[in-house]
Amino acid sequence: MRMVIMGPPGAGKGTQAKFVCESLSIPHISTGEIFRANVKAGTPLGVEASKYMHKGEYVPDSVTNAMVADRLAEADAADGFLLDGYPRTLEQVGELDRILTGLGTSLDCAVEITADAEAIIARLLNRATLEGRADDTEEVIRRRMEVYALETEPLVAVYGDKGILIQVDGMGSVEEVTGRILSALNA
Ligand code: B4P
Repeated sequence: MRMVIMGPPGAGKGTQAKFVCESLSIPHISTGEIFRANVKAGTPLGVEASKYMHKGEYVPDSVTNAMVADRLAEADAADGFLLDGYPRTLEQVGELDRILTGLGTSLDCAVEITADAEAIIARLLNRATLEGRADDTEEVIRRRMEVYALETEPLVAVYGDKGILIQVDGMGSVEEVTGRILSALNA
C-alpha cells in the first residue's frame, strides 16, 4: 500500500498514521516529524524549516521535495509507505508523481480526514499544554488553518479526480476514526 494521509492541522493525521502503519506494516513518513527532529538537532535543514514552522507557514517546496525524494528512495519504503503531511501544495503533488514514476510505481490512495474547525483548535491547544510545540499557539494554529485552506484543500479535488480519494470523518474517538479508515481501506 502506497498512501498519503491529509487533513487540516489537528484532524488526526499523525495520530491515525501510527495505527494505520502498524496495521499495514508500512513505514510512517511524516514531513512534520522529520522537520521537528531536525529543528531539535539544530541541523541546517532544521534551522531553515524553523523559520517557517513557528509562524505556521509551509517550509518551501524546494527544501521539502528533496527531503521526501531521499526518504522514499530508502529500502524500507520500496514495498509501501504512508506519507503524512505530504503533499501539501499542488507543486508537491506533481513532485510526488515524478518521484514515484522514477521509482517505477504510483500512489494507491489518498485518505482525507475531515474535522470541525473549533474542535481541532481545542485539540491542538490541549496538545500545546502536553507537548509545548512552538506552532500550537492559538494565533499560529489559526494561521496554519488558513494556509491549509488556501494551499492544501485544493489537493482533495485533485485526488478525487484521480479516483483514489477516501474521505473519513475525523470526529469521535481515536479508535473510532482508526476503525473507519481501516474499513474504508479494506473496502
Ligand atoms: P505536521 O506535523 O504535519 O502538523 P499537524 O498538521 O499539526 O498534524 P499532526 O499530525 O501533528 O497532528 P494530529 O492532527 O495527528 O506539520 C507541522 C508543520 O511542519 C507544518 O505546519 C509546516 O510548517 C511543516 N510542514 C510539514 N509538512 C510540510 C510540507 N509537506 N510542506 C511544507 N511544510 C510542511 O493531532 C493533533 C492533536 O489532536 C494531537 O494532540 C492528538 O492527540 C489529538 N487528536 C487526534 N485525533 C483525535 C481524536 N479523534 N480525538 C481527540 N483528540 C485527537
